[in-house]
Amino acid sequence: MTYRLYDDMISGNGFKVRLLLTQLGLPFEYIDVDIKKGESRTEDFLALNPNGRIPTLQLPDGTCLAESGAILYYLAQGSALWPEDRLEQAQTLQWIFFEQYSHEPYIAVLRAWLSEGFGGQTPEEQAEIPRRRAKGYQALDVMERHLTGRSFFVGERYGIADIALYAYTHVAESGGFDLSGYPAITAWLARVAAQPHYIPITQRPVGAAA
Ligand SMILES: N[C@@H](CCC(=O)N[C@@H](CS)C(=O)NCC(=O)O)C(=O)O
Repeated sequence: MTYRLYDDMISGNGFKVRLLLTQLGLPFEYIDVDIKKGESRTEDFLALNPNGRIPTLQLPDGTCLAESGAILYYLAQGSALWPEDRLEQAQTLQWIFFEQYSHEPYIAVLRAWLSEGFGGQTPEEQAEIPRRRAKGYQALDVMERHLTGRSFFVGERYGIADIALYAYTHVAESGGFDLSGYPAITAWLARVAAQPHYIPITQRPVGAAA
């Protein structure tokens, strides 16, 4: 058995894993889980990930791993996309945790609500939009400040911190965010997209079985 990725093509969290598997040249089976139809909440899926979410990666020995940041960490070990230096390792985790707490809940969620037809319809969600918009811009401000004068997030080398933050930043405009005032982020997005074996978020990974 090879790696098996449970994912939905609309997911930026899934894109992080698709992109890394592809860039590392690791063969994997791609399993579509239609989250809009609730397929990540079935009893069969909950047996794989009790949290009922994609991406979920099944390892060759059958063990399942959830949470995009944890999956990136697991897969990148021993590759050029995971730093050897202890401080740079911690800095990589710092940015992965930042993405999950201060970025994804705002930028990814507004994209899902405004462009992907996934949530966002209830009065409570509608009332939440301005707050999430402000918090999303705060996250972009943090990134812009850090990237000014730097090429990548950690150690001046492309790594999994970049993948974690790229996934939803490069589609932030579909969540209603204007990136025109963020020149350092814009230049970094282009550097990430120019990395070897890059795939767009809309592209089914080549070599992954359907
Ligand atoms: N913190 C998780 C978030 C995973 C997540 O929210 N996945 C969404 C798609 S992006 C999902 O599976 N939603 C379906 C559901 O909640 O039923 C990660 O980084 O992997």
